[in-house]
Amino acid sequence: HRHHHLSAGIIGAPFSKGQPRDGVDRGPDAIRAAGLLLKLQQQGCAVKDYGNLEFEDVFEDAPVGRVKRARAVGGANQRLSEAVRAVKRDGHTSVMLGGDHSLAIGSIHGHAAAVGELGVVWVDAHADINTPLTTPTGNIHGQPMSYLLRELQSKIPVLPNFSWIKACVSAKDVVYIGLRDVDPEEHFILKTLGVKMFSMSQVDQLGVAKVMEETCDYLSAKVKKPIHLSYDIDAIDPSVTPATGTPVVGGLTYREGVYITEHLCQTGLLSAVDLVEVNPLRGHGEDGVTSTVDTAVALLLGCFGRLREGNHSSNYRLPEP
Ligand code: HAR
Ligand code: MN
Ligand code: MN
Ligand code: MN
Repeated sequence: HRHHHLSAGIIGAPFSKGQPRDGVDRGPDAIRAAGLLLKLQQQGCAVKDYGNLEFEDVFEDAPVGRVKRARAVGGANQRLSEAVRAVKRDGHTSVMLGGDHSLAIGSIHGHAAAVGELGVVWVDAHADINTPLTTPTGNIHGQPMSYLLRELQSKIPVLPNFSWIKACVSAKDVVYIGLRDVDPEEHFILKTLGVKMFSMSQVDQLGVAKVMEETCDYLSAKVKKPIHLSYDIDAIDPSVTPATGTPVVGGLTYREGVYITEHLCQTGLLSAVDLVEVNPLRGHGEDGVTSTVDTAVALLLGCFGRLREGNHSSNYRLPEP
């Protein structure tokens, strides 16, 4: 399988207001500084960097019920949705560098607006499916799936700057991988809607290879839809990726994390990727940040055809003596 046809359209989304900690807005530049663009090009991937989005300041953004900073999050995601739609119109695989995971609202919305029905693979320690009425923290990065799922729309109250959002994903088209910190209300939602999930228990039980085989069989059972991969770096074990806002012990190994991207790339259906929650101001010192950012880069390289066995371009010829 050759991958010279792959091209990445990179959008930086330096946004942090879906959660309370400073620093996650520095994720896009940290990931670029670790050499993402050059490394993608070196593996034969065409790259267009669309730069970082600029988000309007919101001066009055009082909580709406439990929900914090709805106006800022709604506005930022509307902008991101347009940007992802443009990247897809230009024919690239969209790569959204976060920023916090509230950005999945705009990324998935824009992707669906461009290509229609999607399969969503959500790799995360958390389910991020709280509604504005179940959220224990008010942080919207714990809620994005609730705004996107058609089946939950009767449970979503009106929020300022959220009226543009059209629920565009069906519960049957979502697969979770890596869950290990799920609120009771979220667990109720997942079970009631019958959402496919591979918690860390299932990763332990089945192994990551079986998990990925079942994930792709499940998503492509009827028709092959484009895949949106929303990868929260906190899915990986914090011994490897400590520089994130809400680390949870007992996560995916580096190898399991990379395997997920290799497998999804090989389907040929990967159409957009989010890499979120890298926070260079968290983690314990420089080494933890470097390890986190380097892992994020490795996951993205895996999405664009990098194989651990090695790669070579299809036109390579051995030098003649
Ligand atoms: N479930 C909690 C909430 O809704 C915590 C969510 C936390 N963090 C994330 N999401 N990083 O993946 O607030
Ligand atoms: Mn998340
Ligand atoms: Mn998470
Ligand atoms: Mn291919």
